[in-house]
Amino acid sequence: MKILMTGASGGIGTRLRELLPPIYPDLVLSDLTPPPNLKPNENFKQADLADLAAVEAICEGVDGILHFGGFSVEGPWDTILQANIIGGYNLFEAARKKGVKRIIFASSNHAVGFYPRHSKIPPDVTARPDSRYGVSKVFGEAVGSLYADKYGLSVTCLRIGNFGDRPLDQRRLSIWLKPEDLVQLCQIGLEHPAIHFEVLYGASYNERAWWDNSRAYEFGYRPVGKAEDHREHAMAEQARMKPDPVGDFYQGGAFCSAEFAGDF
Ligand code: 15L
Repeated sequence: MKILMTGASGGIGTRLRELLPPIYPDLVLSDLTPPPNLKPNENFKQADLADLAAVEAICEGVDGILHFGGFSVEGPWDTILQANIIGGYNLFEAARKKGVKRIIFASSNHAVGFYPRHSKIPPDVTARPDSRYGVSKVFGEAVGSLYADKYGLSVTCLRIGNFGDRPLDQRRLSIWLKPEDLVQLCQIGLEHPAIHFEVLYGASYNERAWWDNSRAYEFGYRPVGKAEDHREHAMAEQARMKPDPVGDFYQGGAFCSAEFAGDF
């Protein structure tokens, strides 16, 4: 399979550039700017997601897309609009025009960040975004659903928790995603024959999980990361943080408390 990975210069993309080639040797990398440490054997194609013609060009001959591109945190509306709303739409539209069969869309826990931590949610809940960024992820999931139902693409939206080598604090003990586990989820999205449109949680085996990820397990997902193995480190980091009553109540953490002016 020829796989296109957008966001190749970002945090997730940088790590997956190491982990994907043994599984998908025909890998095309794309981003606004090339990764600083691009190797001679890597295939990089520059593209601005807000430019539909450029996105169509990078989709040429591709079988599946891992879409990690776009703006990955909260930001001003125009930034989110260009990178995630227009950029997200362009990605699906370019894929349709170029006959790409499968898309893995990097959604985020911030699409549902205003669910309280005491609730355990499955993928098919009403969206409760915690930021303009979260709204853009809900939009991306909706475009994915449309393109699956109307145009027959196979679409997997991964509501990614926090990607990294270990959970960074108490909140991340519930939402941590080990890089190798993200690779498993990408493989499911790219290859599982039964996927039409799915929303799965991008989380490892976390005992404190706020998400019911049984659907991913039905597709064969067997995460190897165990957040509690890193409990001591995460709790020590937590102890250095200031209390955040709103952020500590909701799943989205500081994305919820930022600009918060509601009743609490
Ligand atoms: C995300 O969606 C962001 O991309 C990442 O930078 C983290 O903030 C993560 O969520 C998180 O919630 O920890």
